[in-house]
Amino acid sequence: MDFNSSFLDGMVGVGDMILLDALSEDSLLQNLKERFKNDEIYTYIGNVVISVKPYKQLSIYTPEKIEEYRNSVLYQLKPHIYAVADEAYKSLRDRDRDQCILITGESGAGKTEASKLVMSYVAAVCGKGEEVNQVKEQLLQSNPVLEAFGNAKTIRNDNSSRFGKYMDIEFDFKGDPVGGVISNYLLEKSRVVKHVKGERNFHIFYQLLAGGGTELLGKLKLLPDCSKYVYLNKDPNSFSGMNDAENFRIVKDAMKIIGFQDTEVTSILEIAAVVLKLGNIEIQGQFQANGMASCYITNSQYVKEIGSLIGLDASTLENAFSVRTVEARQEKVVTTLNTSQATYARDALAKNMYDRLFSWLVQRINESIKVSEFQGKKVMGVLDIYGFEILEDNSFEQFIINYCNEKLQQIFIQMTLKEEQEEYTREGIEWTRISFFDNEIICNLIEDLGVKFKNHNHFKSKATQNDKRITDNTLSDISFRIEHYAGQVTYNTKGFLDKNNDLLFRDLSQAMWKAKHQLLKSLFPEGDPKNSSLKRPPTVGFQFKASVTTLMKNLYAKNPNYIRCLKPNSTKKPSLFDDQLVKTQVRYLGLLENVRVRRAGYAYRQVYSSFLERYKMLSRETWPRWGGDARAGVEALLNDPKVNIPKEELAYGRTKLFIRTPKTLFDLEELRRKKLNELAALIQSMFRAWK
Ligand code: AOV
Ligand code: MG
Repeated sequence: MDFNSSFLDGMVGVGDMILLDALSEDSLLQNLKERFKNDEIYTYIGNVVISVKPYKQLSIYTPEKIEEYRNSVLYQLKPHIYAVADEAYKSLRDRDRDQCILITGESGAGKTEASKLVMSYVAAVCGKGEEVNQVKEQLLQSNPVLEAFGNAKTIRNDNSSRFGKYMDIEFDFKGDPVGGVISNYLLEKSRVVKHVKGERNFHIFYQLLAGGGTELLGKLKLLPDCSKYVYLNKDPNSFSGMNDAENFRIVKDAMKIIGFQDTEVTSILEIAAVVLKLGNIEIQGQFQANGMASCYITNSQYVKEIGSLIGLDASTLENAFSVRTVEARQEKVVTTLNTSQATYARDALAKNMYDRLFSWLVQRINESIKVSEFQGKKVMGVLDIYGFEILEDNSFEQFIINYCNEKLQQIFIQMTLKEEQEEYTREGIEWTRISFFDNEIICNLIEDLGVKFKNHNHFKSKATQNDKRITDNTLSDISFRIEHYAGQVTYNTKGFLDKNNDLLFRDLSQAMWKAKHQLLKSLFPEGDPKNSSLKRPPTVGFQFKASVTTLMKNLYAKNPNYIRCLKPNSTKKPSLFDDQLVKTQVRYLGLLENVRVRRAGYAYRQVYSSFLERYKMLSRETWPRWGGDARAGVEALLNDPKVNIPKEELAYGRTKLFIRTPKTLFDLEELRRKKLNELAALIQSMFRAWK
């Protein structure tokens, strides 16, 4: 058999890296490059699909393509996300195995697009009918809504996810979707008040101003001009190609389909308007008669507008911006805020308001798509998080984002590499160990820091105790460095503590709770005097770690499917393959090790009984029925000279059969197809003779 020319897809390199003639980093890269230049953007490593983003539209996502993949098995057609989605879906439907789709890659590499391709594929191939179609529509329409509120234009990606998202799609025993649950992870809320030049705030603000129309904007007292709002970028170049007005319409339609009431939509947009107005509140310092610094608001117009939008007395609001009440031993102490404290308080309110609105939106969508517990539920989880980031100035947000990616890499290592090796050991199959970098030590360190971060010295002492990868004495006192799996990142600790503590002065939450605006009020439950004894919530790092731990547990319980996204260049050029850039990603994703493990091992494995069930018609020994033990049946079947599979292609484990290359599986499928056709013809002719 000649493996140099791939049976999978004509002649462009090899479709599965396992079949590479001589395996090395160079040959792997060369293969990706050759395929990329010929618009073959997907390549397998066994059941992992690598995607190299094309920076142009390819005609490989048509309904006809979906049909093709739906009617074939994995490895039969060219590598595609559809093939992986198909395998996951069929395995869920026919073999009752809950699935998860893990999509990784750096910022802008194509994760979110990949997650949508998976969702739309599954939606297209699963059951039909009015009720099912409605569920599908609701699930799909959650994307534009969450992207409007949770994505933003960054230097790396015009539609960058600024939150992590995990969505469980739930199916009934037939494999029809019945609903879902979305979990969101830490929105980058600092973006609400600040972003660097060339980037933007969250899409929704621009969409609202560009597409709201005179009537709505009039009601909200907003001007259709971004330059009027301090929180929005004034850089006109950052708007090109964004289609904000059109997207606003799409988002509104999506909300309707999901089941939002008109009044709810209005409430949401009112809160967005309040956030914009908060940014325009100007605060000036002054000295009181007693010499204490205090401050006042110079443009009370915005305070009034906010007050009337949320049903709150302007003076209550104004007061909440200028003082802070601290309770100590039953006693209330009121201090005046100076300009920087008041500005901090204003921004903290805007960030918290938006962040809580976002979480509320997710919960509201969940309400529409949730299903009550029932027997035999099957689940497919799709994980799409913010990609690994190395910026010029890395702060708490990057620390959190990169930690999340580090954990995902860990789960990839553990599940693919470790599990693979352990399975061979378990099954008693001969196997030579392959060493790979385990990032557990980094994960542990970050977790410890995220939870207990006190100050830089704390970090330094922790770091030296742990690993020299983590610190560097040449750095300034306010920074530290972590050698992440995907590269070295130097973090600036300025603002770390504040962001981790995420303090919102109680005067502000109490003022918000007094508002008549029901939705807004509900976002600030701690403002209710009845709740005044509530303990301060745990730090952001602590909460994030807890939610990532839950997520990891959830993922471990499912059968993983991987999509690993690569970025071919950083300049958004259609056919440019930047060798160095791709090499870095291939290295840190551990792709070469991944191929080695797969090659040293077996591409396909199946428990004996399932294998026998699928292929028993290939041999008279096992067809129509095999009376004995399943393993003996599989041996009898594969030893049949008619089947003719080379011995070195097979290994018999304790519970599973292992097949070395996909080609063999493909041959078996082909034999099966022929046999089924023969059988069908036979039955037909018998039927005709009988008539
Ligand atoms: P990301 O999710 O990995 O980045 P996206 O999925 O948002 O990246 O992809 C970025 C952009 O690349 C998209 O908006 C598309 O324009 C383009 N793109 C991605 N995949 C394809 C494809 N298969 N074909 C054509 N264009 C594509 V981030 O959320 O920033 O980590 O945090
Ligand atoms: Mg994304």
